Amino acid sequence: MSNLKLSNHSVDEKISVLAKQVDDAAFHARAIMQLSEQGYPLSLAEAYHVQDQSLGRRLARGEQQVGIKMGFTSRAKMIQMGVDDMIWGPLTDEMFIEEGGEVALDKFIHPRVEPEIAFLLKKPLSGNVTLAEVMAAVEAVAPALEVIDSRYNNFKFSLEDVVADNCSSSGFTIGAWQQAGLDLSNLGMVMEFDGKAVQIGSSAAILGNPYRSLAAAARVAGEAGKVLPAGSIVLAGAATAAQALTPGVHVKLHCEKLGVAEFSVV
Ligand code: OOG
Ligand code: MG
Repeated sequence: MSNLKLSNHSVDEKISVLAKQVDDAAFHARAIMQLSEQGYPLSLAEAYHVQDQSLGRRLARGEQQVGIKMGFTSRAKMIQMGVDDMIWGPLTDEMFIEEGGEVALDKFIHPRVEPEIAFLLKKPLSGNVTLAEVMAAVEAVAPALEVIDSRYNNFKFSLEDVVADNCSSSGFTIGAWQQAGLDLSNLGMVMEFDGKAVQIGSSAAILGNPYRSLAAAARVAGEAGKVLPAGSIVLAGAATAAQALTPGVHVKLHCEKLGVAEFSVV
């Protein structure tokens, strides 16, 4: 009995120590060793507990959760990072980069940017929902850029490591919101650095249709006993591989039918 208690206690302790470690690394923009290499192999469930606790630390500092992001919803991303499952994590207001605005590189360790599509919900979503239900819950859609920044050395991690590290979330920009109801199944997406195309893809790369990513977001939220509330933002996941940010670069995504999203690095 007492052994069991002791081991439960030590799992909880391990989770809060690791949550502090990844949160400190993000806060101070200082890379750490992968948790799996520090002798802390986590189960996926434990990794999501670490993620939850590091979100708790952000909320305690006054950040607000504004939505969630889906990760590894395209083959291009899975191949780039060597993982083979979808992941998800919270987005907070602190990560928001104003459309057309500027972002300082020193906030990050080794940031990359990737082309995405964002949804704004007008109805809450949770659990198993049909594509029709998902579409009916959407207020608006927009082209988006996500800045990811792994807190691990060399941007290397296992699936559990990256989940514990809030799925590398660190920034996002959202272009002008467009009316919901558009067919998003095959939109051309071109991401430019200083006017030159660096990544070219299609929204079809995102699970065959970005609305499927939103359905998946509702499902995983439901499985975690959570709801995606009305007013929340969902990033569907990158359509292409991510591209390393460089000093001074102007990043612009052109998305067919949806328009542009852009920011500059200073
Ligand atoms: C993890 C985040 C993945 C996406 O859109 O697939 C992601 C990473 O690649 O570091 O945001
Ligand atoms: Mg992403």
